[in-house]
Amino acid sequence: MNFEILKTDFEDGILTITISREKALNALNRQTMLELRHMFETYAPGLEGLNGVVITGAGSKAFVAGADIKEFTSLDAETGAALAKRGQDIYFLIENFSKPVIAAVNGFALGGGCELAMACHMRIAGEKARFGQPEVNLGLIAGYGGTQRLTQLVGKAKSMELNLTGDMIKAEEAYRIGLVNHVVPQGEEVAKAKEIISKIGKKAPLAIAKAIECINAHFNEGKAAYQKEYQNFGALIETEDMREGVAAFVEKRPANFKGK
Ligand code: DAK
Repeated sequence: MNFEILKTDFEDGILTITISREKALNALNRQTMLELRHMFETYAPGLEGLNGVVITGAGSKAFVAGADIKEFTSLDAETGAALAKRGQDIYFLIENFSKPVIAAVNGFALGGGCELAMACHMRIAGEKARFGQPEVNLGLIAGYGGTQRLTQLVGKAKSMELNLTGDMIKAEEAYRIGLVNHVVPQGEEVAKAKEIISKIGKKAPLAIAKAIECINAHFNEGKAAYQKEYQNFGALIETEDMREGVAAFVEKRPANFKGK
């Protein structure tokens, strides 16, 4: 598949994906969603030496201003539900990706855009970033996981407030309530995301993948996730990287992890 809307750059083990529909504030139309699926199902998993992924929006105004509202007409209940499920499945690919995926939020992250940022493992906001779930203004609710992930990230009270009022919040408020990991000067979001991925890239890749799996399991499997944690812990104990990590500590040298 050729990417028309997603622009990619792969450097130093970091894949940077820029959603490029600047004139529509990077709104997610069908083509963008197809490309996102291909990106996380096929393209990114096939990249040799990948340490992590950064997702950002083109231009200085928007990360993603939502699903493309102009495509909403002529949907019935069945196709609407099917399209929402398709979007959710794409976001699950991102959430369950075995390498860290970080949203570099450079502007408006609304509706499906806020949901995309929340499907990523972390969020870095520029000072001008704005977050919101304004679907109620359109007679809708969030359809790509926004009622669930916002609740997971910021708790029930704030999730209720944001999902029911459709209010937009500023980057500092998003940081205060735990929606974003860091707020940085405008334009430095991608650099900060890359800095974090570079740090993670020095750790044992199998351990990183298992940690992501266990943290996600908390929300999907409840208490059974503890079982996943001790099983994954056991699996990691037998890896070459674990032996290397321990040996490096004892020998007072940096570890050289191989993902084995
Ligand atoms: N979709 C399509 N075009 C959009 C857009 C969007 N979400 N957001 C902005 N644009 C377009 C505008 O129409 C305008 O295009 P032209 O008129 O120049 O052709 C251009 O981007 C620039 O926007 P503005 O002129 O409005 O720029 P402003 O600075 O004045 O305002 C804004 C920026 C972000 C406050 C404003 O654009 C805005 O309120 N945008 C809409 C935000 C929003 O409500 N987003 C949608 C959230 S609901 C579903 C699954 C999921 C969803 C829905 C259905 N199914 C499976 C059926 C999810 C829905 C959502 O995401």
